[in-house]
Amino acid sequence: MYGASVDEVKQDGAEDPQKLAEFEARIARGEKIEPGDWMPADYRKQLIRMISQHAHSEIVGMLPEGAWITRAPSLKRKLILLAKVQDEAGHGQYLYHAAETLGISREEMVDMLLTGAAKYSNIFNYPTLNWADIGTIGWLVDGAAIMNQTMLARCSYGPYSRAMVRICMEENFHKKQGQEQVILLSQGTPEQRKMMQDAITRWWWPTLMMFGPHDTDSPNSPLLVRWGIKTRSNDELRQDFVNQMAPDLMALGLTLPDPDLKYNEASGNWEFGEIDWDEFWRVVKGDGPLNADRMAARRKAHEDGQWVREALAAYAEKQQALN
Ligand code: FAQ
Repeated sequence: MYGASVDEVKQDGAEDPQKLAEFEARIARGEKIEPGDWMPADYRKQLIRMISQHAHSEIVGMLPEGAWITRAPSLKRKLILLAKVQDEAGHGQYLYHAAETLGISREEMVDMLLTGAAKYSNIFNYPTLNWADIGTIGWLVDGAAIMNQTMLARCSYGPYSRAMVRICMEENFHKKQGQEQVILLSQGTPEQRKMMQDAITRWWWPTLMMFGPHDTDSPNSPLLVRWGIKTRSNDELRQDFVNQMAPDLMALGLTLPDPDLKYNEASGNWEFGEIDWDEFWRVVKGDGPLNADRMAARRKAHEDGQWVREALAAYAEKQQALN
């Protein structure tokens, strides 16, 4: 599934019980696993899958917000948005590098995205229809990403964990600027409040889907948990997110599109309704509102960048010849 480079590392000897026991003991002691260390083939494979899909999400994630750079309502907002979109590109770069440490090339990963063999987050297949969507992405989408990535900053693989620490710092700025915009618009003119409500209504459920399927329907979780990649489950993180966001959004007079949402005094949790899992899987499998557009945009960007890759390769060749 991940190309030749991963097949090559299959001789890692996942079946060697002693090596596996030593590896698991290191994880139990809280040690980080580093690129040159022995690791089971499935650990490597899972990390490549997850980190590369995470990198693709950052890169595709530039598109919904990028569409608003020319339409930002003021110079200040344009600068903030430009910086945010550039940050997402940087996150994609760190993450591709982190995945490369596991023996897969950038070309293989990009190829998997462009041929549809690799996934990216469901959320970026929804359209950004009005300016309030930008604040909503900042507060809700970055907020959900941070919830998940704070956990990943403690994961057992050193390069991923360190990338997450830096990425979370930047995502926190993204979240705060989004929160500020949502607060402003929800206290603005009747038209601004309407626009804000419309954005929250459309983004609420897709954001909850970002955490992935229920724990009972999550085939990758058992291995990820066993090897300290995930330390909290999809459902636990989703619940934390609802607990954090629901009261804050409602305090602004916004209505969440879930008639089942209610606070449970006994558990201290906000109970919420069932996610439309048919919609989730449709979007994940490529049939969401904008999957085709997102892929067309990425393919065009890749083709337009061909001359840059050729120029870099020619320069590297020339430098090598000079040395
Ligand atoms: N979208 O067995 P599980 C961001 C797939 S970054 C699409 O539970 P796992 C920054 C999953 O891949 C957001 N597919 O999977 C930003 C698997 O299929 P596979 C991205 C999904 O890995 C903000 C299948 O379903 N963050 O937003 C999704 O244990 C603003 C079964 O699922 C990361 O990638 C989904 N939401 O848990 C940028 C963080 N959920 O691969 C711009 C790293 C599940 O076996 C603007 N990743 N699937 O064919 C993770 O933490 C995990 O991979 C999960 C899924 C939690 C996403």
